[in-house]
Amino acid sequence: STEQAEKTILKRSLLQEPQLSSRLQQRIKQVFGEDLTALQVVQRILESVRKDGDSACRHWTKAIDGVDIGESFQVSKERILSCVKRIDSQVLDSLRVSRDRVLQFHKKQPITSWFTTELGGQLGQIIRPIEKVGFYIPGGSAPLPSSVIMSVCPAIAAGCETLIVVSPPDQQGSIADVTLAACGVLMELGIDLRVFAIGGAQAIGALAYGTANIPKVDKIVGPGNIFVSLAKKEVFGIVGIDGIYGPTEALIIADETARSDYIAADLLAQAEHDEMAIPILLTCSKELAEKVVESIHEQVYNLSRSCTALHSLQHNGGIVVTDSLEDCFRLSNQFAAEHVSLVIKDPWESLHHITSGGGVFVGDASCEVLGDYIAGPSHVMPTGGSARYSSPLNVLNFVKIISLVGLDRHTCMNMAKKAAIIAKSEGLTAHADAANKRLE
Ligand code: HSO
Ligand code: ZN
Repeated sequence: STEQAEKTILKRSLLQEPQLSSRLQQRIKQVFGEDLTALQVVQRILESVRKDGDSACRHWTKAIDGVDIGESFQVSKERILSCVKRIDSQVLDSLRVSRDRVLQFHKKQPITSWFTTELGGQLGQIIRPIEKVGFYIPGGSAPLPSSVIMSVCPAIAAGCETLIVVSPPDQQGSIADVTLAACGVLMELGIDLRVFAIGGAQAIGALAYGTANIPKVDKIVGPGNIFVSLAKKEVFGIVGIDGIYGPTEALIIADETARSDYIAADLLAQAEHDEMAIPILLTCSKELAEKVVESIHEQVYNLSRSCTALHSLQHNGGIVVTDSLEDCFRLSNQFAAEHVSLVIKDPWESLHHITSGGGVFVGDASCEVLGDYIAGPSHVMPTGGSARYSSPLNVLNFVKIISLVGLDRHTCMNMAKKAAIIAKSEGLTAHADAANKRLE
């Protein structure tokens, strides 16, 4: 019901650090010899990477993932190019189309320097790209070539010079061919992109502090597991970060005009990501809700990850039948989901009701899965309710605004006295003197 849904949403915004599974707790005890919280684990790893650089990266990757990453865990250009050559030609073609569309979308984003003479002289803002950026590409449960494209393209559009991709190594100490092919497809643009097979908190530490192998970056972006997220929080200040990401969320607002098999498919698509994924349908049509449940049962058992999808649908997602579409919009805005889909009659007319959400997908031709892979905007979007105050990954994440002050002499003389007065009111006499000197 609407009331139950409201209570659940309220609780979610009060959630603290998530509980680690008992399997993970056991693993932590094995590796560290004592019970530690996820944050303590991350702090230990970061401290050791800060002190010992690459050897700490090797140590933790061996201890935690059981993988030997060798001396240099940089993936060679030859290996990346060979993945581009070897990969299925349809996959390669689709990745290139995705790259081009995502780049084109972000190049449209209006972020410009501007100047005004209205305040006396030249004032304004100048835009400069962030020089070095690190991208965390998760690799745990599935290779994610799409995340390479979706994370790096906005930075290319912004003009960032040095792009460092890190991704957890597989058992051979390398990265999945298809993920490397996506890196190769970006390198075809002639950019400086380097790839390192390292994941977890140690990868975040390496990017933040720099090691002999891995250059220190100015900002780290991209989603990751709980350890990666906590590590990003810890190194914030030493480097910039884009945000903290949790499990994916798909919230669909649908009415009686929606096709139940489409809705079911779209919920299942995001449900298969992760047991913790949050697939939600808000609808004022009980009939549609029932048909969607039926359709989910028809579809789910054919999926390769049916267990994961069922778990997330049963435990974290759900269907809310409301009295009105207005209730759907209100709940959706309170929830502030990563993805909000409008599958209703005249969706464009209702767009103004949506006040929070990472991305809004209008009508059933704009299904989220197209957004995941190829539509244009980055699929890295705010989760966990953070869409109330933050935005999807975009060009602004990769530039800095520098304020420009170029006063003319006349304005300087006119304003110095007032500046000195404010300075005196603050008791800062050196400030007052520096302003008054201009009047002499
Ligand atoms: N839905 C995910 C992105 C993704 N889907 C990658 C498939 N691959 C979070 O937006
Ligand atoms: Zn997805």
